[in-house]
Amino acid sequence: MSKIHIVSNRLPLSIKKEENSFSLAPSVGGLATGMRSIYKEYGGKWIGWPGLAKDDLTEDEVLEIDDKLVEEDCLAVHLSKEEINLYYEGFSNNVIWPLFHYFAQFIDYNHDYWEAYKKVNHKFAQKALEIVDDGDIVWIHDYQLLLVPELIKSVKPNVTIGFFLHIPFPSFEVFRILPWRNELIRGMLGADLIGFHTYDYERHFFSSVRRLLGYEISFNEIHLEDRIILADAFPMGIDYDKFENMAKEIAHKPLSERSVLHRELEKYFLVSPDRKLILSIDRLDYTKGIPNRLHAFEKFLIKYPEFRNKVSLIMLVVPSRDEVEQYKLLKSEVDELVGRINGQYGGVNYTPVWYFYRSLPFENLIELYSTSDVALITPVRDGMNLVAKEYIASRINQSGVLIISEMAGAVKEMGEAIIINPNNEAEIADSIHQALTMSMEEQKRRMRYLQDRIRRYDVFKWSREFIKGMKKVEKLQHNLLAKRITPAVSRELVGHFSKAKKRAIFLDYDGTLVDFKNDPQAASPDAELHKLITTLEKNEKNTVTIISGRDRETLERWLGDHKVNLIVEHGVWLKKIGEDWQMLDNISSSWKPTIRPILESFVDRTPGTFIEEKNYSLVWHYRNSEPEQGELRANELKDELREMTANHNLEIMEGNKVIEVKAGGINKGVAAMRFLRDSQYDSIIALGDDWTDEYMFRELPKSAYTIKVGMKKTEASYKVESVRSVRNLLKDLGEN
Ligand code: GDG
Repeated sequence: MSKIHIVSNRLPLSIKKEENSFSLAPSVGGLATGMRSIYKEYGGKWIGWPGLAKDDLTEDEVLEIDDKLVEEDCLAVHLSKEEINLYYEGFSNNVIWPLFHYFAQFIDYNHDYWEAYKKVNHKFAQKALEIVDDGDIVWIHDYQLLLVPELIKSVKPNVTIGFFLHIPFPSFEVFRILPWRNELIRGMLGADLIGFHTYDYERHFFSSVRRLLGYEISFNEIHLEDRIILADAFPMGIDYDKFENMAKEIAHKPLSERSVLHRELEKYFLVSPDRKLILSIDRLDYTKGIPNRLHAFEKFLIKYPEFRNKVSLIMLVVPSRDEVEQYKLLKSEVDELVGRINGQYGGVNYTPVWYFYRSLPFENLIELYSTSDVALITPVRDGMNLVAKEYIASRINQSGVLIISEMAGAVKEMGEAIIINPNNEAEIADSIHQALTMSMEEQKRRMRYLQDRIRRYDVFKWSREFIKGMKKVEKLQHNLLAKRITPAVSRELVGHFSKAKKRAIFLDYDGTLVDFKNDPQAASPDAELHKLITTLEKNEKNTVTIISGRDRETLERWLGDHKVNLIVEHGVWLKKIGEDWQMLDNISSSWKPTIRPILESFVDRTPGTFIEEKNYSLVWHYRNSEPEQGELRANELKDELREMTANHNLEIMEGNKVIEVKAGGINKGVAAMRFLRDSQYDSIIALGDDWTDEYMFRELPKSAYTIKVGMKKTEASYKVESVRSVRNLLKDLGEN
């Protein structure tokens, strides 16, 4: 069985230095819980930083920590203070974090950060490479390690790599701001499966891949030169049972055994039976919308004064990154706002905002969740937001209302919550009122739906689904690679070819013999290609036929001096060596005036596109358009043409960044078969790269060697990677 290893910035353990040894304690976070069961079950290791700076440890202590971690199947990446400062605080938290949360104004473009990020990502990859074997699976987590997938893949291509991003992926317009954007995307593309919390983040990622690197994307597959990558949405869940069980346990505790906090909360409610609590929990971060929340709560107290003395906001803010300037400023802003609201609206027996700036033990957290009537979650950007889900899981009697920002990933699964725009303070104030006055029946109805959903897709299901995804992509790639021409297949092919006395060679032109150019007229044959064709045609056993979608004039101009047959316009015209052009079928082009205006309207609306007119077809080229707009319009055009073409016996051919409309019943397959009718061949080889060549691969006899250029799905029996590999193969054939 293949092992599954985890790589994340932090190990799932915290290490404490005691008198003269170290103690390990498991972390309680969602990721640690979800993953712990996985890597142990699959015999893998967890690779990460143990949380202590290397400079604070002696060499012996480092070894001691390593030994202790081995017992937990963990491997430490030791980092110095400077590395933590530049890679973690610097690039991760002062560049990627603000950018990916749309706070571009907070980015610190420091080149040293970037250098350290690269260096530390190498360290993580190196550590993983020490233990991964071919066939293993590696699951890498989050924005601190965006380069690690590629660093592992380039050394060990036979390892399946998954990458999950826990924060949002921003829109292209924001992502492009970063000077190191291409390197980061390439780093992520080292993975075979890339996971996001929501489809929106996935969409944004695709758009950056398309625009920055030009890779083709169909559905959720990214087609690289030699690989297919899957991307998908896997909304992260929580350990639902843990929250529900703890809430039940607390509810059953006798008064005397309840925690101090719990008793304080009870006291608050004793003052008046209609007192209510609103809860918020988050790390201190500018993405979490804490000031907005306070402003909105104040607006609520102003607009609905009847709730003063009856409703308090209990706000647990967990200290985080408090050395960083922006966080310090945020902290003072929050302190000031809380002070002002309490000063203005508080009384001897009433504190409007209860503010805790610390973290609390798990039990207290559940006490807060289960005692609060409303959870108010208002981030301005949040990858997922697990607090919202934890609140739902802790409501064991199905009462309670969740107010959640539309900017949190979690909102996609929480249609029954009250959804707010975090910047609309008036709307939040009204939502608080709506929540506090909602009937119990309505609360329970909504809560049941939410609970069913969050319970079903818990953190264990989330991790199992991701692993299923990695296995799926492993299989997909295996099938794709199965057809690749290995050195052994290549030897067999050349052997078979050299024994044959009469050999037919069909060669597509663009994308097969030459690479694509932005201007189709610039793709003329180079000296190497002329030489290759000359060598092939000189051997009397060979009959070489160039079979292309191009027009007669161009191909004749480029290859007319060679002793090769030309089949052009996908099989409309044939020119045998030394003969004149002949039409393979009687074809009409009376349809052109009807179709041309449609294509023209697409050219007008899509900058960079143009029409090419061939004798019996019309082609719309969109290689030079904005990639996304081009794809979008291509789909629209196909749709519009579909109805027209049915009535005219026309066919729509989708090539590489072109859409071609031509008379039906004519294609490279029909043309190649008609050509073969005139003579007997004991070896047939056909090479082509796109959709139009698939006709040829399908029609040729089973004994033919049909070869697709590129790694996409095909009817051909073999695949080669690129034009370069085609030329190498033709060179081998030419020598026989
Ligand atoms: C990132 C993304 C994404 C909080 N205070 C205490 C405490 N917590 C626990 C909560 C919850 C967790 O911390 C916070 O998780 P969030 O999801 O809300 O936010 P981030 O820390 O920003 O996490 C986020 C997440 O990754 C997962 O992919 O959802 O969008 O930003 O579990 O319960 N736990 C204890 N005491 C506290 O005082 N014990």
